[in-house]
Amino acid sequence: MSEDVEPGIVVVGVGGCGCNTLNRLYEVGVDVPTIAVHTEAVHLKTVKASASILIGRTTTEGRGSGGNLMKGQMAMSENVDEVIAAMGSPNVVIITGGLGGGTASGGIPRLLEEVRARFTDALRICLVTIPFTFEGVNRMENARMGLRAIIDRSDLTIVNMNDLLLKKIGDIQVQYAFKFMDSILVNTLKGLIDIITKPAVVSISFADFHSLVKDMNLGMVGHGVGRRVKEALDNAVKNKLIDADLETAEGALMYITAPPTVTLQEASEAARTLTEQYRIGRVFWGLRMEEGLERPTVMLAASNVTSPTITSLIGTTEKIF
Ligand SMILES: Nc1nc2c(ncn2[C@@H]2O[C@H](COP(=O)(O)OP(=O)(O)OP(=O)(O)O)[C@@H](O)[C@H]2O)c(=O)[nH]1
Ligand SMILES: [Mg+2]
Repeated sequence: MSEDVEPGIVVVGVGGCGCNTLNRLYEVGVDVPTIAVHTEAVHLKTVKASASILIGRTTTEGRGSGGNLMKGQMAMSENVDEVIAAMGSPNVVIITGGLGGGTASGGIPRLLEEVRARFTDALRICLVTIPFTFEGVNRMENARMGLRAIIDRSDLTIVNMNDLLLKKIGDIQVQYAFKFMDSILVNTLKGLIDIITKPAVVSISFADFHSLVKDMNLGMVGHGVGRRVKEALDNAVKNKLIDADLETAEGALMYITAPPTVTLQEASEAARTLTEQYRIGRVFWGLRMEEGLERPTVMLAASNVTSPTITSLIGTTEKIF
């Protein structure tokens, strides 16, 4: 990719949760192509995306995979060429979905294989959720198998755990918990897209971004708002939805969106805590000013973190093959 060409990003939402996330992304408004991929025809019709692709017409007859991971995988195989064709020629492929059902847990790994084969140089980033424990052992088993295969086939896999969300916000109705998670997923997608596409006072170059994501394994993201940048960063660390200590990260990226009154010193001092307090080897930070914003916000992303829960779920978060 030559220096002065903007990297091409495409966002793919797979399955029910992935498609709902694309709808939310549409409401927020982003300027990148989105592709909705689902086995459920009725649901897919409600999704606002640049392209919508029903997968597995033979395998699932447009009715969903019914929590069957093998069906999800076969459905993706049936139409994977269509999905790939809709992507154009991307430099970054972001795939999102909720693990636990069959479509995303079985379909995303299959899609990743194809993306890896067709777009060898493109970054593969996955953003997935782990189901609530109360959803049952079958869903957790699908999530376990899906996550294992996804980590192996993607560059960076950012994981949010539904259980931790409930722990943080307390006992609320499941539908609201999902909505809450939806907004976190959308903020993360929007943040990643902004970092790559929007001009900033202090920008994170694509080369920096690439080095933080390429060939990594487990990733985490947190969002925070505060009176000062440092407070926003502290809140971002607190708000992560994975039981991973930031100290275990190999690299981190802090993306600040702030009112024009913010100073470079304030921003750089906050970034320094990542190196000094959390002892992270590679840290990149970016700063974008936004008129009308009242308080600074921070998106913190870290790569190669260690999570006891995820490790006990899938064995190792290193790539197995
Ligand atoms: N945040 C959020 N999570 C959801 C939503 N819908 C489902 N989930 C979560 O995602 C997991 C997978 O559900 P679906 O997305 O429906 O699964 P699927 O990939 O469509 O697979 P099948 O329905 O089995 O074909 C569930 O176990 C929930 O934990 C949603 O709208 N928002
Ligand atoms: Mg579904």
